[in-house]
Amino acid sequence: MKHFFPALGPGLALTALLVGGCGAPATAQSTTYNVGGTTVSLSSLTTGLDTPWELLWGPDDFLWLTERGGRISRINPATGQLLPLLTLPDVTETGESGLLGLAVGPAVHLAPLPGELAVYVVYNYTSGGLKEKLVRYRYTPTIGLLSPQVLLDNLPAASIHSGSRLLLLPDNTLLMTTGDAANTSTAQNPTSLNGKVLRLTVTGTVPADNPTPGSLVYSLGHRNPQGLVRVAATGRLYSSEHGPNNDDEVNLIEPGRNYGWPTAQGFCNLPAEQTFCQQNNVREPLLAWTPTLAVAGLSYYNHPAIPGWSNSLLMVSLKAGKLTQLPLAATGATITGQTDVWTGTYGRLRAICVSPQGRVYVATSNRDGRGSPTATDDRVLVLENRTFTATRPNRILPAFALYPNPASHATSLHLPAPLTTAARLSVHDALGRLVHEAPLVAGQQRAALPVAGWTAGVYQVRVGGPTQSFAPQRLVLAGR
Ligand SMILES: [Ca+2]
Ligand SMILES: [Ca+2]
Repeated sequence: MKHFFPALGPGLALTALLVGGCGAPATAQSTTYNVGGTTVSLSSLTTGLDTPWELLWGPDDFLWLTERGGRISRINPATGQLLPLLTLPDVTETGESGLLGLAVGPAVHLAPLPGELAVYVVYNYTSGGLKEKLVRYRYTPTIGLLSPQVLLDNLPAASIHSGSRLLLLPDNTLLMTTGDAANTSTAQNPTSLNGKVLRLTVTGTVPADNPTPGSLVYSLGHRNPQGLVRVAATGRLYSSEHGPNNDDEVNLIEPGRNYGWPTAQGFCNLPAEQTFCQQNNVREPLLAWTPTLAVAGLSYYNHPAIPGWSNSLLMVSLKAGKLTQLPLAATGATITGQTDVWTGTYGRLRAICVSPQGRVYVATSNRDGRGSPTATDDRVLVLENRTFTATRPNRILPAFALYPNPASHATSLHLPAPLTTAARLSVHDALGRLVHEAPLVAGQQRAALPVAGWTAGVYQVRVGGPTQSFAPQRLVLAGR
């Protein structure tokens, strides 16, 4: 695989110094919600923002944030302090468009700088009309964002229906949702990149195992999907999607499937929809809402801090201003209910993420031109079970053993004691690519690693769960 990174240089000039600012520590003022007997406290983490669009938990254990006008920032989750990194100079903010999606992941090239991460952003710009592009930056804690590289550009765009949620997958490919850009005919056109979920490599090329060879299209028939999340335990992908005046949707995204827009809206319930759905491999939504909520960010919760939200999607909405819990069946194939945690209390809500400590972060969108901002808007809100976090910190456990190590044809994992909860085993190669992932069950103490097909080299083996993790171990695989 070819990896091209421009030399350090122009990016340095664009990179702002870390600036303290409008962030303020979470105050004592909080509101509480009862979630199945658990007291969940809500407070403001960061205030004074302008139209956040994406909010995620980064590999550096900081929150990462985009604001639609073009600013990319980190937020210290302990204090709420906003640390601006860069304001992109060529963003066009108009209507619903501007700087939108963000993903942060490992640097996958051969010689990363200390602490280096790869940062992907998608935004609208002007070049013979409004367009959209996907750009990758390098990030280091000392330099900031540098060396932008365009992965995909010149996508047709409009002031509405820009999609643009990004998601990095464990195989280091990238999913990107695109809207129909106010041209409904694009969604069913397999040669158009609008109205799709796209899948790209981290260098912007077509992965060899995409559903259609040579095409970035992973699924089609979308109107304006703005939520996207993967559940690690099942590998399933879920997306929320804005409908027109009817049928907002949550979809289970499967490769090569058609999601119906514009002919089928919501379920395939009308006669014309039934014919179209049968002929076009249409995947009906898991849920649909009429009247619409304006569904936006989508996340997944499965942490013992708030047991009442176990194995649930958490979704925020703009027009309805709801935080909604959507519990999943154990298989993840269906949604088994829906509960609104609140409706309208904090105005329009765009983005949501969950931290490894089981806290939930929500970003408001009250300065997007359609809201009624208060003096402190826009804000990042945090929801937490303060009792749980005070008494059950994440425990780092003693090391496990790999035997034999170095290995050639077989090796196995030996834990110091049987697991007290379910955990996951993961193995990454020297480039940070996931090569193996498997669930471990409570009571398990040993597991074999299927090393027979792996190339010789050094691997990192990790075992971890929601409340405990082991120190990672290095595995050396000798040539055979
Ligand atoms: Ca649909
Ligand atoms: Ca319908």
